[in-house]
Amino acid sequence: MQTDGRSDPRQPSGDRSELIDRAIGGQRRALARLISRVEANDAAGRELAELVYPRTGRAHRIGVTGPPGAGKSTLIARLIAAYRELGRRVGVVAVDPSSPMTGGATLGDRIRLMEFHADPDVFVRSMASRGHRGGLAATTASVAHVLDAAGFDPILVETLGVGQDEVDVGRLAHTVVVLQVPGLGDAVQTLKAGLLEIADVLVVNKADQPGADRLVRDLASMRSLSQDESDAGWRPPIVRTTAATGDGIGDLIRRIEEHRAHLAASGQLTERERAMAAAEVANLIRTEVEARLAGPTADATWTAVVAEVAGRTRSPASAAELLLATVGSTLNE
Ligand SMILES: Nc1nc2c(ncn2[C@@H]2O[C@H](COP(=O)(O)OP(=O)(O)OP(=O)(O)O)[C@@H](O)[C@H]2O)c(=O)[nH]1
Ligand SMILES: [Mg+2]
Repeated sequence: MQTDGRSDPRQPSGDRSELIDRAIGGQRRALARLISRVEANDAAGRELAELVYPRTGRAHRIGVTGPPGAGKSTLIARLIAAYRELGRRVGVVAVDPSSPMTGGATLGDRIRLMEFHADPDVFVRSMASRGHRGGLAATTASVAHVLDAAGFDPILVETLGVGQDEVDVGRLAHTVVVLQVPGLGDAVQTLKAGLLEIADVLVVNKADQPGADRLVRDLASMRSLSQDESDAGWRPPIVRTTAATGDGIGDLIRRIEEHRAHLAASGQLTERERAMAAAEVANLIRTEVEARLAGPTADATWTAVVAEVAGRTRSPASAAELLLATVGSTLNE
Protein backbone atom coordinates (compact mmCIF):
# COMPACT_ATOMS: atom_id res chain seq x y z
CA MET A 1 0.00 0.00 0.00
CA GLN A 2 2.63 2.46 1.10
CA THR A 3 4.96 1.91 -1.85
CA ASP A 4 2.01 2.18 -4.24
CA GLY A 5 1.13 5.59 -2.88
CA ARG A 6 4.64 6.95 -2.71
CA SER A 7 5.77 9.06 -5.62
CA ASP A 8 9.23 8.86 -7.02
CA PRO A 9 10.81 12.26 -6.33
CA ARG A 10 13.19 11.69 -9.26
CA GLN A 11 10.30 11.50 -11.68
CA PRO A 12 10.69 14.36 -14.16
CA SER A 13 7.82 16.85 -14.23
CA GLY A 14 7.06 16.03 -17.89
CA ASP A 15 6.10 12.55 -16.73
CA ARG A 16 3.82 14.11 -14.17
CA SER A 17 1.76 16.00 -16.69
CA GLU A 18 1.74 12.90 -18.88
CA LEU A 19 0.34 10.89 -15.97
CA ILE A 20 -2.36 13.54 -15.55
CA ASP A 21 -3.17 13.53 -19.26
CA ARG A 22 -3.51 9.76 -19.27
CA ALA A 23 -5.61 9.75 -16.10
CA ILE A 24 -7.91 12.46 -17.38
CA GLY A 25 -8.00 10.84 -20.80
CA GLY A 26 -9.75 7.83 -19.30
CA GLN A 27 -6.96 5.38 -18.47
CA ARG A 28 -8.13 3.82 -15.24
CA ARG A 29 -4.77 2.57 -14.06
CA ALA A 30 -3.26 6.00 -14.57
CA LEU A 31 -6.20 7.50 -12.68
CA ALA A 32 -5.74 5.07 -9.79
CA ARG A 33 -2.03 5.88 -9.69
CA LEU A 34 -2.63 9.61 -9.82
CA ILE A 35 -5.08 9.33 -6.92
CA SER A 36 -2.58 7.28 -4.87
CA ARG A 37 0.08 9.89 -5.40
CA VAL A 38 -2.17 12.79 -4.51
CA GLU A 39 -3.37 10.85 -1.46
CA ALA A 40 0.21 10.30 -0.30
CA ASN A 41 0.46 14.09 -0.04
CA ASP A 42 4.25 14.15 -0.33
CA ALA A 43 6.11 16.76 -2.40
CA ALA A 44 5.43 15.02 -5.73
CA GLY A 45 1.82 14.34 -4.78
CA ARG A 46 1.28 17.98 -3.96
CA GLU A 47 2.83 19.02 -7.24
CA LEU A 48 0.40 16.73 -9.07
CA ALA A 49 -2.49 18.18 -7.07
CA GLU A 50 -1.39 21.68 -8.13
CA LEU A 51 -1.52 20.64 -11.78
CA VAL A 52 -4.93 18.98 -11.34
CA TYR A 53 -6.71 21.81 -9.53
CA PRO A 54 -7.11 24.27 -12.43
CA ARG A 55 -8.90 21.50 -14.34
CA THR A 56 -11.60 21.01 -11.69
CA GLY A 57 -14.88 22.75 -10.99
CA ARG A 58 -17.42 20.96 -13.15
CA ALA A 59 -18.65 18.15 -10.91
CA HIS A 60 -21.55 18.30 -8.52
CA ARG A 61 -20.28 16.97 -5.23
CA ILE A 62 -22.74 15.04 -3.08
CA GLY A 63 -21.82 14.16 0.49
CA VAL A 64 -23.53 11.13 2.02
CA THR A 65 -23.09 11.01 5.74
CA GLY A 66 -24.68 9.28 8.72
CA PRO A 67 -24.04 6.93 11.63
CA PRO A 68 -22.18 3.60 11.27
CA GLY A 69 -24.24 0.96 9.51
CA ALA A 70 -26.97 3.40 8.42
CA GLY A 71 -26.79 2.03 4.88
CA LYS A 72 -24.63 4.72 3.29
CA SER A 73 -22.73 2.32 1.03
CA THR A 74 -25.87 0.43 0.06
CA LEU A 75 -27.55 3.74 -0.78
CA ILE A 76 -24.54 4.91 -2.78
CA ALA A 77 -24.58 1.69 -4.82
CA ARG A 78 -28.23 2.47 -5.66
CA LEU A 79 -27.41 6.06 -6.51
CA ILE A 80 -24.60 4.97 -8.82
CA ALA A 81 -26.97 2.67 -10.71
CA ALA A 82 -29.63 5.39 -10.94
CA TYR A 83 -27.18 8.06 -12.14
CA ARG A 84 -25.75 5.63 -14.70
CA GLU A 85 -29.27 5.21 -16.08
CA LEU A 86 -29.32 8.97 -16.53
CA GLY A 87 -26.12 8.65 -18.52
CA ARG A 88 -23.92 10.32 -15.91
CA ARG A 89 -20.33 9.28 -15.14
CA VAL A 90 -20.13 8.68 -11.41
CA GLY A 91 -17.14 9.07 -9.12
CA VAL A 92 -17.20 7.83 -5.53
CA VAL A 93 -14.91 8.50 -2.60
CA ALA A 94 -15.79 6.15 0.26
CA VAL A 95 -14.09 6.59 3.57
CA ASP A 96 -13.83 3.18 5.20
CA PRO A 97 -14.25 3.29 8.92
CA SER A 98 -11.17 1.77 10.46
CA SER A 99 -12.37 1.67 14.05
CA PRO A 100 -12.56 -1.80 15.59
CA MET A 101 -16.30 -1.32 16.02
CA THR A 102 -17.13 -0.91 12.35
CA GLY A 103 -13.98 -2.33 10.78
CA GLY A 104 -15.91 -5.16 9.14
CA ALA A 105 -17.72 -2.76 6.88
CA THR A 106 -14.67 -2.24 4.66
CA LEU A 107 -15.16 -5.59 3.00
CA GLY A 108 -18.89 -4.96 2.76
CA ASP A 109 -18.26 -1.68 0.92
CA ARG A 110 -15.91 -3.35 -1.49
CA ILE A 111 -18.40 -6.08 -2.29
CA ARG A 112 -21.32 -3.69 -2.62
CA LEU A 113 -19.44 -1.33 -4.89
CA MET A 114 -17.59 -4.04 -6.82
CA GLU A 115 -20.47 -4.63 -9.22
CA PHE A 116 -19.46 -1.38 -10.93
CA HIS A 117 -15.87 -2.48 -11.38
CA ALA A 118 -16.28 -3.24 -15.06
CA ASP A 119 -18.11 0.01 -15.87
CA PRO A 120 -15.62 2.55 -17.30
CA ASP A 121 -18.01 5.34 -16.34
CA VAL A 122 -17.90 4.55 -12.63
CA PHE A 123 -14.83 5.03 -10.48
CA VAL A 124 -14.90 4.09 -6.81
CA ARG A 125 -12.06 4.96 -4.49
CA SER A 126 -12.13 3.56 -0.97
CA MET A 127 -9.77 4.99 1.58
CA ALA A 128 -9.05 4.32 5.22
CA SER A 129 -10.22 6.94 7.68
CA ARG A 130 -6.93 6.86 9.56
CA GLY A 131 -3.40 7.84 8.77
CA HIS A 132 -3.78 10.81 6.47
CA ARG A 133 -0.80 13.10 6.59
CA GLY A 134 -2.91 16.04 5.60
CA GLY A 135 -6.06 15.06 7.48
CA LEU A 136 -9.04 13.05 6.33
CA ALA A 137 -11.10 15.96 5.03
CA ALA A 138 -8.14 17.32 3.08
CA THR A 139 -7.37 13.95 1.49
CA THR A 140 -11.01 13.38 0.61
CA ALA A 141 -11.15 16.77 -1.10
CA SER A 142 -7.96 16.16 -3.12
CA VAL A 143 -9.23 12.78 -4.32
CA ALA A 144 -12.57 14.36 -5.28
CA HIS A 145 -10.67 17.02 -7.26
CA VAL A 146 -8.89 14.34 -9.27
CA LEU A 147 -12.21 12.64 -10.11
CA ASP A 148 -13.69 16.03 -11.01
CA ALA A 149 -10.80 16.77 -13.38
CA ALA A 150 -11.28 13.31 -14.91
CA GLY A 151 -14.84 14.27 -15.83
CA PHE A 152 -16.86 12.35 -13.26
CA ASP A 153 -20.10 14.11 -12.33
CA PRO A 154 -21.60 13.67 -9.82
CA ILE A 155 -19.02 12.73 -7.23
CA LEU A 156 -20.46 10.93 -4.22
CA VAL A 157 -18.52 11.14 -0.98
CA GLU A 158 -19.38 8.69 1.79
CA THR A 159 -18.35 9.55 5.34
CA LEU A 160 -19.35 8.64 8.84
CA GLY A 161 -21.24 11.47 10.48
CA VAL A 162 -19.68 11.06 13.89
CA GLY A 163 -16.52 13.10 14.35
CA GLN A 164 -15.73 16.72 13.67
CA ASP A 165 -13.53 15.56 10.84
CA GLU A 166 -16.55 13.95 9.23
CA VAL A 167 -18.67 17.05 9.64
CA ASP A 168 -15.80 18.89 7.94
CA VAL A 169 -15.97 16.45 5.04
CA GLY A 170 -19.70 17.16 4.85
CA ARG A 171 -18.99 20.84 4.36
CA LEU A 172 -17.03 20.03 1.22
CA ALA A 173 -20.13 19.12 -0.81
CA HIS A 174 -22.63 21.07 -2.92
CA THR A 175 -25.40 18.84 -1.62
CA VAL A 176 -25.15 17.16 1.77
CA VAL A 177 -27.33 14.09 2.29
CA VAL A 178 -27.66 13.13 5.95
CA LEU A 179 -28.90 9.62 6.71
CA GLN A 180 -30.72 8.60 9.82
CA VAL A 181 -32.21 5.21 10.62
CA PRO A 182 -35.01 4.14 12.93
CA GLY A 183 -34.19 2.12 15.98
CA LEU A 184 -31.25 4.13 17.31
CA GLY A 185 -33.37 5.79 19.96
CA ASP A 186 -34.33 9.42 20.20
CA ALA A 187 -33.38 11.25 17.00
CA VAL A 188 -32.79 14.47 18.91
CA GLN A 189 -30.12 12.70 20.93
CA THR A 190 -28.50 10.65 18.20
CA LEU A 191 -28.28 13.29 15.51
CA LYS A 192 -24.77 14.59 15.92
CA ALA A 193 -24.74 18.29 16.60
CA GLY A 194 -23.85 20.22 13.49
CA LEU A 195 -25.08 17.55 11.09
CA LEU A 196 -28.63 18.84 10.84
CA GLU A 197 -27.26 22.30 10.12
CA ILE A 198 -25.29 21.07 7.14
CA ALA A 199 -28.05 18.77 5.78
CA ASP A 200 -29.54 19.74 2.42
CA VAL A 201 -31.51 16.51 2.14
CA LEU A 202 -32.51 14.34 5.09
CA VAL A 203 -32.91 10.63 4.46
CA VAL A 204 -34.68 8.15 6.67
CA ASN A 205 -33.12 4.92 5.43
CA LYS A 206 -34.23 1.43 6.48
CA ALA A 207 -37.78 2.71 6.09
CA ASP A 208 -38.76 -0.96 6.12
CA GLN A 209 -37.90 -1.06 9.82
CA PRO A 210 -40.26 -0.14 12.66
CA GLY A 211 -40.03 3.43 13.90
CA ALA A 212 -39.52 5.10 10.51
CA ASP A 213 -42.70 7.20 10.79
CA ARG A 214 -41.72 8.50 14.19
CA LEU A 215 -38.23 9.35 12.98
CA VAL A 216 -39.69 11.31 10.05
CA ARG A 217 -41.88 13.26 12.48
CA ASP A 218 -38.95 13.91 14.86
CA LEU A 219 -36.75 15.12 12.03
CA ALA A 220 -39.52 17.37 10.72
CA SER A 221 -39.85 19.10 14.08
CA MET A 222 -36.08 19.40 14.53
CA ARG A 223 -35.86 20.85 11.04
CA SER A 224 -38.40 23.55 11.81
CA LEU A 225 -36.42 24.50 14.91
CA SER A 226 -33.14 24.79 13.07
CA GLN A 227 -34.43 26.86 10.14
CA ASP A 228 -32.89 30.29 9.77
CA GLU A 229 -32.49 33.00 7.16
CA SER A 230 -29.30 31.53 5.75
CA ASP A 231 -31.39 28.67 4.34
CA ALA A 232 -32.67 31.17 1.76
CA GLY A 233 -35.61 29.38 0.27
CA TRP A 234 -34.52 25.79 0.75
CA ARG A 235 -36.10 23.58 3.36
CA PRO A 236 -34.28 20.24 3.54
CA PRO A 237 -36.78 17.63 2.34
CA ILE A 238 -37.11 14.38 4.27
CA VAL A 239 -36.93 11.35 2.01
CA ARG A 240 -37.70 7.76 3.03
CA THR A 241 -35.57 5.10 1.44
CA THR A 242 -35.02 1.39 1.73
CA ALA A 243 -31.59 1.16 0.19
CA ALA A 244 -31.67 -2.61 0.53
CA THR A 245 -34.47 -2.84 -2.08
CA GLY A 246 -34.01 0.45 -3.93
CA ASP A 247 -37.29 1.91 -2.66
CA GLY A 248 -37.27 5.69 -2.61
CA ILE A 249 -34.05 6.10 -4.63
CA GLY A 250 -35.87 7.82 -7.49
CA ASP A 251 -37.33 10.31 -5.05
CA LEU A 252 -33.91 10.88 -3.46
CA ILE A 253 -32.28 11.62 -6.81
CA ARG A 254 -35.09 14.05 -7.66
CA ARG A 255 -34.51 15.89 -4.38
CA ILE A 256 -30.75 16.03 -4.91
CA GLU A 257 -31.24 17.37 -8.43
CA GLU A 258 -33.80 19.90 -7.12
CA HIS A 259 -31.22 21.10 -4.63
CA ARG A 260 -28.64 21.43 -7.35
CA ALA A 261 -31.12 23.40 -9.48
CA HIS A 262 -32.02 25.54 -6.48
CA LEU A 263 -28.37 26.43 -5.88
CA ALA A 264 -27.97 27.47 -9.51
CA ALA A 265 -31.26 29.39 -9.79
CA SER A 266 -30.97 31.24 -6.48
CA GLY A 267 -27.41 32.38 -7.03
CA GLN A 268 -26.35 30.38 -3.98
CA LEU A 269 -24.06 28.18 -6.01
CA THR A 270 -21.28 30.77 -5.97
CA GLU A 271 -21.78 31.28 -2.26
CA ARG A 272 -21.72 27.53 -1.62
CA GLU A 273 -18.56 27.12 -3.65
CA ARG A 274 -16.90 29.88 -1.67
CA ALA A 275 -17.96 28.16 1.55
CA MET A 276 -16.55 24.87 0.24
CA ALA A 277 -13.28 26.57 -0.69
CA ALA A 278 -13.13 28.26 2.72
CA ALA A 279 -13.75 24.96 4.51
CA GLU A 280 -11.08 23.25 2.44
CA VAL A 281 -8.46 25.93 3.08
CA ALA A 282 -9.35 26.10 6.79
CA ASN A 283 -9.03 22.29 7.02
CA LEU A 284 -5.58 22.46 5.50
CA ILE A 285 -4.45 25.20 7.83
CA ARG A 286 -5.80 23.40 10.89
CA THR A 287 -4.23 20.05 10.05
CA GLU A 288 -0.95 21.70 9.07
CA VAL A 289 -0.77 23.66 12.32
CA GLU A 290 -1.63 20.55 14.35
CA ALA A 291 0.99 18.50 12.52
CA ARG A 292 3.62 21.16 13.07
CA LEU A 293 2.81 21.55 16.74
CA ALA A 294 3.21 17.80 17.10
CA GLY A 295 6.55 17.82 15.25
CA PRO A 296 9.81 17.22 17.14
CA THR A 297 11.14 20.82 17.11
CA ALA A 298 7.84 22.42 18.02
CA ASP A 299 7.37 19.74 20.64
CA ALA A 300 10.32 20.94 22.76
CA THR A 301 9.13 24.55 22.54
CA TRP A 302 5.61 23.41 23.35
CA THR A 303 6.71 21.58 26.50
CA ALA A 304 8.77 24.54 27.70
CA VAL A 305 6.06 27.12 27.00
CA VAL A 306 3.32 25.02 28.59
CA ALA A 307 5.50 24.69 31.71
CA GLU A 308 5.78 28.50 31.84
CA VAL A 309 2.01 28.84 31.60
CA ALA A 310 1.51 26.30 34.41
CA GLY A 311 4.14 28.15 36.46
CA ARG A 312 2.31 31.47 35.92
CA THR A 313 5.32 33.11 34.28
CA ARG A 314 3.50 33.32 30.95
CA SER A 315 -0.16 33.76 30.06
CA PRO A 316 -2.02 31.18 27.94
CA ALA A 317 -2.70 33.80 25.26
CA SER A 318 0.94 34.80 24.99
CA ALA A 319 1.91 31.10 24.82
CA ALA A 320 -0.53 30.52 21.98
CA GLU A 321 0.81 33.55 20.14
CA LEU A 322 4.40 32.42 20.55
CA LEU A 323 3.66 28.86 19.42
CA LEU A 324 1.69 30.04 16.40
CA ALA A 325 4.59 32.28 15.40
CA THR A 326 6.98 29.30 15.73
CA VAL A 327 4.71 27.15 13.59
CA GLY A 328 4.12 29.89 11.04
CA SER A 329 7.82 30.46 10.51
CA THR A 330 8.26 26.81 9.52
CA LEU A 331 5.26 26.76 7.15
CA ASN A 332 7.35 26.87 4.00
CA GLU A 333 9.83 24.32 5.29
N1 LIG B 1 -33.43 -3.50 6.56
C1 LIG B 1 -32.61 -2.72 5.86
N2 LIG B 1 -31.29 -2.94 5.90
C2 LIG B 1 -30.48 -2.14 5.18
C3 LIG B 1 -30.99 -1.08 4.39
N3 LIG B 1 -29.96 -0.44 3.82
C4 LIG B 1 -28.83 -1.08 4.22
N4 LIG B 1 -29.15 -2.11 5.04
C5 LIG B 1 -28.23 -3.04 5.70
O1 LIG B 1 -27.52 -2.36 6.72
C6 LIG B 1 -26.20 -2.87 6.83
C7 LIG B 1 -25.19 -1.75 6.73
O2 LIG B 1 -25.22 -1.23 5.42
P1 LIG B 1 -24.03 -0.38 4.80
O3 LIG B 1 -24.48 0.08 3.47
O4 LIG B 1 -22.75 -1.11 4.89
O5 LIG B 1 -24.02 0.81 5.82
P2 LIG B 1 -22.93 1.98 5.95
O6 LIG B 1 -23.65 3.16 6.48
O7 LIG B 1 -22.19 2.13 4.67
O8 LIG B 1 -21.97 1.36 7.06
P3 LIG B 1 -20.53 1.92 7.50
O9 LIG B 1 -19.79 2.29 6.25
O10 LIG B 1 -19.96 0.76 8.23
O11 LIG B 1 -20.79 3.07 8.41
C8 LIG B 1 -26.05 -3.92 5.74
O12 LIG B 1 -26.27 -5.19 6.28
C9 LIG B 1 -27.14 -3.54 4.77
O13 LIG B 1 -27.59 -4.64 4.02
C10 LIG B 1 -32.40 -0.89 4.36
O14 LIG B 1 -32.93 0.02 3.72
N5 LIG B 1 -33.15 -1.72 5.12
MG1 LIG C 1 -20.11 2.16 4.29
